[in-house]
Amino acid sequence: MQLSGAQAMILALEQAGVTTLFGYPGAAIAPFYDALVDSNIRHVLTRNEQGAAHAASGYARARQVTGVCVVTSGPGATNVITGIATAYMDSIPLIIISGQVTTDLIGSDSFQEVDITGATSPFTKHNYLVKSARELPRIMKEAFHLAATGRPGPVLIDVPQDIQMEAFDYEEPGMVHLPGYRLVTEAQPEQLLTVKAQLEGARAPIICAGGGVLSSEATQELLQLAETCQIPVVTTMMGISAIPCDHPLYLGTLGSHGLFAANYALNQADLVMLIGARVGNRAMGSAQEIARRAQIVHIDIDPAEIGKNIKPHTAIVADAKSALTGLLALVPQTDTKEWVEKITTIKASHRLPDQPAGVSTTIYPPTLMRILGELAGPDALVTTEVGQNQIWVANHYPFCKPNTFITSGGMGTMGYGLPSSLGAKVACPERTVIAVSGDGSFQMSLQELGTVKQEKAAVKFVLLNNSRLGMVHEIQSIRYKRYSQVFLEENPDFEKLAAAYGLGYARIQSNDQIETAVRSMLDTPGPYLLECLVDPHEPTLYPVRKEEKG
Ligand SMILES: Cc1ncc(C[n+]2csc(CCOP(=O)(O)OP(=O)(O)O)c2C)c(N)n1
Ligand SMILES: [Mg+2]
Repeated sequence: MQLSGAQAMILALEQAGVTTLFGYPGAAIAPFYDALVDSNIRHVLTRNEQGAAHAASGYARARQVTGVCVVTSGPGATNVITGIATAYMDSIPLIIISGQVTTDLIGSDSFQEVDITGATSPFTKHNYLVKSARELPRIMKEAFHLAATGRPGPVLIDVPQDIQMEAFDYEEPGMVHLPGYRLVTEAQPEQLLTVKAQLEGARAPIICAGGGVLSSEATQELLQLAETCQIPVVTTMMGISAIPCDHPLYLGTLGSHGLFAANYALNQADLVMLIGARVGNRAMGSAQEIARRAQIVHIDIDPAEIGKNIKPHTAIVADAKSALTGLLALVPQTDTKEWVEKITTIKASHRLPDQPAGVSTTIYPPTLMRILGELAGPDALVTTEVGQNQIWVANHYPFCKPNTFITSGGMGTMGYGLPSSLGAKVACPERTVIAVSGDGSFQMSLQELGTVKQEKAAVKFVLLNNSRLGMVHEIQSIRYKRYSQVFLEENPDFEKLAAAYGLGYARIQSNDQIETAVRSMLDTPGPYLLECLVDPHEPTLYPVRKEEKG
């Protein structure tokens, strides 16, 4: 049969099981958009291309599928760059289809021409500039394979306008054949035997679980290993929700803004088992120092991660699920009783300061997070922006089920939370989706409230308004003792803004208002904005309350 390039792209999307696209049209991608009219694929029109990439990422994470976004050439393509880099850093499977100027104009600085494959090659898993419509079926199939297999990531396909229009005799693409792309997913038996011996020799082991545990769906195996071998677990920001937050062996998130017990355990451990974690500097600080004190086992699907930031004693290139399953089968016999007792005492004795007594004039974020979690229930999906809001959620929201936390970990991209919550709600309309925001970040993707309105996406926005770029304000107050460009005192009237976009709205400023307000937000159908006034001096780095007994 004869198809145009655009029709072949749509057929490939349908064959890959894609039901929803996020995007923004323009001349260079017009043939694709015209062909889309004849398809049942839903298209969500965002208000900026960056929003399309973030929404596709939220969709991918909520549904555990590959997200797809479509943009035009030039400014459409450059607008999507932050979204691509954000997905790359957090290993999110995305396909980005960009329109390109016609092939005869490429290289002539023609109208809306940009070298997007050149620009994105450092932060795409792979990208393509399509030279003939005939290549499209194969390229589309390869792109989906690359995005989702091994370590997931974004793949960009740049398609010149004339290639989208070119008619050709369509042939089903064959099996994906990529000789240079070798996937190692199984751990070697002798490597697992080494880890078993290391675990049995250790007296103070910990497991550090990263996002790879979630993407390989290894949370059950993680729990089983922790419980049967009695190993305390810490997570990176991307690993949050890999283990229920109330599990007695869970110590919290690592890092400069993580919890005391988690960092303490990392520094005292004699064996650190890194699983699906890339040892980022924000999570692990000085990784080499840790490696000097403890044996390091590093399990990761991406060989490029092994030895990059920490030199492991045992390296296993494998899928986290298969490695954990293999290890469990060897039934390691461990002796960690004293260590677990010590760590449990440390965890119990380092508490947050209590919520201020009486009627407060601002909201205490840890209390807000606890109540939100209790009332929204374990299945709710929670997105964050970046800043103090992200840290309060990471440390205090009670995540109980896997893949319920959607945040920008590696890039720390402000403006991610709002559009990713939209994508999550489109992916899972039956689930409660809460988008916790800071007033600065919220305004970076504010225009996507238009998409929320158009899609009738009932996202519950919880806006922590401290009239500040709070995280930077906190850093400046600690490190520089004076402030520079962190004041947002001329914020818009968020009540009027909510009305303009058809959102329900309430504002609270006292802790005794939280419960009623959250209930009412969750009970009100449709999207909702709950503005919570937060003290600009409220810290994320709380002085921990020590209750050490002897
Ligand atoms: C796109 C982008 N620009 C700048 C930063 C640097 N940055 C990190 S946190 C932060 C402040 C965030 O303010 P807000 O969204 O109000 O959150 P808060 O810390 O007040 O909760 C800034 C500017 C960033 N992470 N991302
Ligand atoms: Mg703020």
